[in-house]
Amino acid sequence: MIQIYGHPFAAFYWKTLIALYERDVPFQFLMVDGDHPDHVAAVSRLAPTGQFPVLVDGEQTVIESAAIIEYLDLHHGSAPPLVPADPRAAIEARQMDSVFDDYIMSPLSRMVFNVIRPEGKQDPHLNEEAHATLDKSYAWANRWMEGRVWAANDSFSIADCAAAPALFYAHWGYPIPASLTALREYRNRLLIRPSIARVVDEARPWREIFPLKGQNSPD
Ligand SMILES: N[C@@H](CCC(=O)N[C@@H](CS)C(=O)NCC(=O)O)C(=O)O
Repeated sequence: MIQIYGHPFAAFYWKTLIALYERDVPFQFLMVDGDHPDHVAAVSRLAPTGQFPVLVDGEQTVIESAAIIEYLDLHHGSAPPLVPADPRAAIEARQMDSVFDDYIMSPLSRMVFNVIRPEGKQDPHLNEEAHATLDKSYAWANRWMEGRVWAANDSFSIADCAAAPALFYAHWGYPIPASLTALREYRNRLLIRPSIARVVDEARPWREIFPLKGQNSPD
């Protein structure tokens, strides 16, 4: 059985977990936290900065959430691939996967890391810069989602696996304006999809550790 290192509250782990649930793939979960120093040591060895998710399948190790999803498409589960088999459709799915990771999840992560820095070490400009990035990204994504059900090619894909944690956490830390109805409706659509609702539910016990909590309701 494949093994996945992660943490139930970690956004990039969510991406792969959604894919595992979508494709109905059995796996052994290996929690990366202070109570499991052996798992922390393993991801430190297997990934450049000790980041997760990390997938181990026998002799094969795969790092990076997008690569793990492509690996699952190829080797595990029977649902349609989350990166479309048609290379032309795959371009749009990979494009939107990167958009949600880089322009929504990433600025939100910078805000989180800023808040948890030691007292006096916070970057006073960072929030303003991250908010400006999110303002642009939200507006762009709202235009992109007008008339669409899913983020790429009219079918659920890797792009939606990335969008779910990105929009879940970003809206919690820096609300999506009510005027951006297409993006808000897309976020709601994601949250009721069974694979995503399950991931969100399983992460509930860790909500207290979200450093930007209290700024907005997550769901
Ligand atoms: N590009 C990576 C990002 C992975 C990432 O940032 N993971 C976070 C958890 S969601 C992490 O490991 N943070 C702890 C660290 O970087 O030390 C991916 O797509 O898997």
